[in-house]
Amino acid sequence: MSVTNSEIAVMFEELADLLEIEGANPFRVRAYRNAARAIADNPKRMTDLLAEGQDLARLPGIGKAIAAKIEAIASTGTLRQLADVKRRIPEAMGRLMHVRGLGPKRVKTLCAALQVRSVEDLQRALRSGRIRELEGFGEKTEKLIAQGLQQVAADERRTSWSVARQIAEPLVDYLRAVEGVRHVTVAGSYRRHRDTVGDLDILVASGKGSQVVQRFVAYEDVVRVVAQGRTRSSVILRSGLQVDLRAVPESSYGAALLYFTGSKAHNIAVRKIAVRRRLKINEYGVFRGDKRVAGKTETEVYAAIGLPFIEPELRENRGEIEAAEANALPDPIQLRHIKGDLHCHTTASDGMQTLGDLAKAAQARGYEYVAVTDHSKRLTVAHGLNVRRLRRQIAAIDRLNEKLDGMVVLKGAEVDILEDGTLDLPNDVLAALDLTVCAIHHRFELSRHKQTERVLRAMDLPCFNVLAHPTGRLLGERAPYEIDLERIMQAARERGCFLEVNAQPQRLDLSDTLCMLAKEIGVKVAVSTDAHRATDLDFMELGIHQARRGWLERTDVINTRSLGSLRRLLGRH
Ligand code: DGT
Ligand code: CA
Ligand code: CA
Repeated sequence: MSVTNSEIAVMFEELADLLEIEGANPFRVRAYRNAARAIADNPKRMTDLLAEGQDLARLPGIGKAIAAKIEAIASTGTLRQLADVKRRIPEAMGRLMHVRGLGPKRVKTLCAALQVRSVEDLQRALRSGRIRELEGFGEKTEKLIAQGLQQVAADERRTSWSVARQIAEPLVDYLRAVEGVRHVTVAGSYRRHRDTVGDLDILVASGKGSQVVQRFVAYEDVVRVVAQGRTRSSVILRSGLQVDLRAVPESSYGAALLYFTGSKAHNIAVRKIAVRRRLKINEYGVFRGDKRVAGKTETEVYAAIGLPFIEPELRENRGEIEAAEANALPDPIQLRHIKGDLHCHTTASDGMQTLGDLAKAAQARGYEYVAVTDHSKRLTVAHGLNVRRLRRQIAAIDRLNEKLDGMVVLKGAEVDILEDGTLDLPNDVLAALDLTVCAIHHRFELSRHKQTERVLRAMDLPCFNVLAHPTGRLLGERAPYEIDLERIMQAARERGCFLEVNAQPQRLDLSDTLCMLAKEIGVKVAVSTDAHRATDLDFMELGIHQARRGWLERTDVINTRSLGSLRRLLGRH
């Protein structure tokens, strides 16, 4: 058994958290965080690369020192530096600092003043009312902490979709190789492309269900068999993720797929339609009396109850059944509609790719354009650009564009929205850019009213194009900040601004339901990867998943436009 990438990444993430609370050098903390991301995102297992004798230090985002630490983890299963810092600071503190309203400094205060050492201690301190009495805390912070704690508890039981994919794909390959297996599909929330999954639900078509079950429980990553029957089983994998497996004959595969894809709410609505037509529907098929009238494919099953095929991403009972009945289903955007990426970093700020690498990677995937949007100066830990350095980058992009054939690098910046609603760089330099993505990176704790006004004021500036990661949420880590997105979306539409669907796996921000709100209000979005290395351009798929779940179509997304049409949309100034 070998350590997975996500397990290694978690160790570096924890190390970064605890060091940050200790007040360690922010650049060092950042290096560990970058390494954690680079490892988690790498499609190949670190342990496999080591076994092949590869030098990990050559991977982007990983230097010599970190490569040595990964090697140590691979051989011992532990990271000494992490064990050391845990002797100085209790482990739970790392989790606490991600609770909204806390952060490293406040966690340190809680430790020192109230001897808070764990989430349970924090809950006790909240109940005792002592937190609001602490210097610089107050009742409002206390409320935020209480809400944040609930969020942490709820999130901790779920796994992000992209981590789930790393776990699901090798298991699916393994099951496909079992004798007699015809199809294998990961159904459930995974197939509906929810941003996180509670567990995996795997459906197998095979005439020999018991053989499939036997092979399934023998999979090397299984640590516990929760249930085992003739055609079904549930296990826990080493990652802690539960997997439910069902084997069905091919003749029922479509009906079973529909049932186990869910959502539960969608299934219930589908069943109502069937009942109305005097049919019975279950995981074995659609029946009129005792006669099975459909079951082999989903399309056939939907058709039997008078509905067109409904894309899995839409199956949340959020109006898709009514739309299907009225023949008014959306035609959700697809990855192949995307003509470019509008949010990317290079080595000029905190990216791992040079300008040239980024252009090459974007060209390799057939993009018509790619925007360079390095950070602005306030974000010093990300080595943000000041006016002088941004001007230099603009000149470098002009030179690069002269050499490029068939693709254009757009000049952009990810500009901090300051607390007073001004932007972190002056208008004259921003006016020289093709676009800006504007973002909140500090003062997350402002009141809903102040946060909203802050963004509205920034949007009044003629150089504001796209509001990046509009809620600031980090899945399982940081709740969205308080902000009135409905007002912001309306204002954006009126001003010709756009909102981003940030496709980073831990952001997915806008979320699916906020994409729906954007559609309802009529503001367009940019689906962007926020790439820090060339392989991050692959995150586009994750952003598209959420856009599809939010019913967005090709015309709702600005980076499906050709360059000329995009430029017209961005030309506010
Ligand atoms: P998750 O795992 O929390 O991310 O969400 P799901 O949707 O994967 O839910 P899960 O794993 O509990 O069940 C998988 C599918 O099985 C679910 O999407 C629909 C179906 N299902 C489960 N329980 C019920 C039920 O009580 N009634 C109906 N109609 N379908 C159900
Ligand atoms: Ca599930
Ligand atoms: Ca399940």
